[in-house]
Amino acid sequence: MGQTTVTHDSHAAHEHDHHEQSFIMKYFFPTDHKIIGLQYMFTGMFMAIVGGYFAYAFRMQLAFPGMEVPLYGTIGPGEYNMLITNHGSIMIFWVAMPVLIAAFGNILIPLMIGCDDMVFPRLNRLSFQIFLLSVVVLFMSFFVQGGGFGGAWTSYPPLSAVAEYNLTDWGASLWLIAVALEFVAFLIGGINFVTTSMNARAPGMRMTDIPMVVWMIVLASIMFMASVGPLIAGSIMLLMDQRIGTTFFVPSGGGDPILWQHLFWFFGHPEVYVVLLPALGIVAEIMTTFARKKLFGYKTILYTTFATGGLAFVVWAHHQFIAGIDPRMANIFLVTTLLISIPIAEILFSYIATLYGGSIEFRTPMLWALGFLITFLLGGVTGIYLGSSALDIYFHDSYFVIAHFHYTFFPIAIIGMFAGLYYWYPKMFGRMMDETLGKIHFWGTIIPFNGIFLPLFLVGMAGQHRRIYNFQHFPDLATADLQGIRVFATVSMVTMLLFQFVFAYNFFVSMFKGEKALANPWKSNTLEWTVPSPPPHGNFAELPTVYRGPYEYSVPGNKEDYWPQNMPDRN
Ligand code: HEM
Ligand SMILES: [Cu+2]
Repeated sequence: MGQTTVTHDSHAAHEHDHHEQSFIMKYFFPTDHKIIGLQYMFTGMFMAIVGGYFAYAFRMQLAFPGMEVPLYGTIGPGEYNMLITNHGSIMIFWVAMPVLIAAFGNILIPLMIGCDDMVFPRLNRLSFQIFLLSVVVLFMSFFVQGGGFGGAWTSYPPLSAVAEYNLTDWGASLWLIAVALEFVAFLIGGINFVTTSMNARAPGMRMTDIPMVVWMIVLASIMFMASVGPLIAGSIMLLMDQRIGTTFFVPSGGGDPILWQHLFWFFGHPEVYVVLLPALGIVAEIMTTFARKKLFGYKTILYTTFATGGLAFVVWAHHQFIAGIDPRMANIFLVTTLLISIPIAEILFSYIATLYGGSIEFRTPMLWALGFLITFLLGGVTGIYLGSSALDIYFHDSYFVIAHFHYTFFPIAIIGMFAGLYYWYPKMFGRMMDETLGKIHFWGTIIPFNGIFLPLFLVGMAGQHRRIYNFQHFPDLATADLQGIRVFATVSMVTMLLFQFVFAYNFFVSMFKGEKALANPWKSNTLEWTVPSPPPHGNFAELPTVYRGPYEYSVPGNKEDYWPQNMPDRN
């Protein structure tokens, strides 16, 4: 194969140690966890632009129905469905998962637990390659006859199973194959995260010395592995329905479409926690650093997360309250759903208690972390209404649901991503981002975000159904008041998008022009800050020894208000 020749040719040119690799090997066939992490990061960020662009297009259609959308064109009903379907799928499978789990997991885990790389580096590379393939297949699905799949990210049959219904024979199948490939990529990646964190920790690092973000990514990976199996089987069955005429999910052939709903949500609900946990972990690292406080209740948070993880597997049918399930079943799922809000609330209380009495420094990463807590709280609280089966009969599939889950997903995927990026940027790229631009970007995102989704609770309560491309077709919903709200939400959205250019500028320009970053610019305790920024290939010149937990800030008797995990003596 060409690879070997390349390595040999360029090998002679190297003056450095034999770790140095050719450009091609380093970036196209990497095994270094940091490079693979960055590949996941940049792919995820690129997909966020695509998913955001789709949201821009369909929000314009909702505010100004039938208008030619600038930089897009006119949107027909089928195309509207394609846009929302792929917006949702992309944001969850190709943004939240790659950025929060794969990018941060890859970049942070070996550095934070004090080892030189993942235990299975080639498996790691394979994971990204399959992920990239899934992106390619998804893009292919947009260009086949009939266009991209429009049957929603939940892909309910019989619509998704029968080409006469979804009007895009191959669009539906390629979408399904893309999602399945993405699952495979994350199963492979997850094996690495769990095994590395459990087996490759630095000497002295006990289970309870592991930084919270590492724990959270590990637990997320385990939850993903445990929930996705049935859905992979289900996807193959759905693919067979589409391609070879089986009728597993098609009632006209004796199949059961509700079965798919169960398989989907048995995965789909835990999936929410799969992306939530890493974001919670990122926030924990940032909060403790910028409040100079110990994480309040490390073990409580950990055990509570185990409880959440367990409960998350027995709430799925709250998505099916109106699907005709037995009301006695609905009651059980109502109870489990309300129960799961207890551990989640407990985690948030621990976070708030961490802030209490801290000497808080409002640096950019901290603003994002606090923004996460506040917005996610609103998402969580509104979920309690939806979990009550009686209320959900009215709210189901309304914009109240859309507002609710964007108040959870947006903080997770977007705020969590930015929090982590601003915080670890100096480590990843060796330079600082600009604080002022960072703060402008924060306020320019968080205020319009609320401007988009707070009003959507209102239109939802007024009865506005989701997945409708033109509300002029519904006289009750075509009132000037409701249309005014829709325009307000769309204008907020465009405002928010414009502020992302501030981020793009800051992100790319700081890479070359930013102030050079010290090894430990935020004076943090965890091991990634003990190596140079950016860390060299192999990470640690000498593998570290760990003496204490990650959150020893403001410890009485120390001269400094932080106490790195690898420091033998008092600081
Ligand atoms: C950039 C700002 C965003 C805006 C303005 C936005 C807006 C919307 C709207 C209005 C819908 C409903 C469309 C309809 O039903 O007709 C929707 C659907 C959805 N969005 Fe977003 N969204 C944004 C970001 C996100 C993020 C960050 C995520 C997840 C990480 C996400 C996940 C979803 C999902 C899963 C759906 C459901 C798609 C479906 O019905 O199949 N969105 N979005
Ligand atoms: Cu759920």
